Amino acid sequence: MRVSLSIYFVLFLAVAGSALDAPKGPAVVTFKGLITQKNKADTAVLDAAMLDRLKTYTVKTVTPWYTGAQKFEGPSLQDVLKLVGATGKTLKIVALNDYAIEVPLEDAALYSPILARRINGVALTPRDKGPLFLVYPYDSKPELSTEKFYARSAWQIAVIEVL
Ligand SMILES: Nc1nc2c(c(=O)[nH]1)N[C@H]1C(S)=C(S)[C@@H](COP(=O)(O)O)O[C@H]1N2
Ligand SMILES: [Mo]
Repeated sequence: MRVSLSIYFVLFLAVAGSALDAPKGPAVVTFKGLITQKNKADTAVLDAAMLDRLKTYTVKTVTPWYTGAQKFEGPSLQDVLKLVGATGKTLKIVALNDYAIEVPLEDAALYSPILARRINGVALTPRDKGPLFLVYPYDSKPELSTEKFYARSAWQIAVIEVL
């Protein structure tokens, strides 16, 4: 009895440890560093389908980059961090244009930013800040409409390292 229970426990761990699907399409974003869910060597590669399976959130907000409020849609940063099992304190976000910025992990819970995939219903392409754009609800709290959070609002996100 003791032996068979141990076997089931080991099987459970094996399944739980490989819960992240392998990407079937091209990578949209790659997570590195302090993550527990991996699907390609030491990284978690997420494709469009994996991101689209998460709940979509809408953030309608004024930003420094567009005239008037715009509607952004995408998964919450919180849900994406949960998917990859992020355990660190800081996100080092690196964009396609090599822009890099460190964002405290706690921003995800404190401010509910999203990894925007669409603007006004249209997919964000690398030409216009896609495929992923970290958008905060700047209107919702005075501290968010500041240079500190604008700088954290990386667009064309390609790699996120959890530190
Ligand atoms: N990918 C990417 N995201 C970025 C930047 C950038 O150069 N590349 N600039 C950041 C900084 S420093 C700020 S303040 C805001 C606004 O940049 P902008 O004023 O050049 O539009 O976007 C942030 N996101
Ligand atoms: Mo900036």
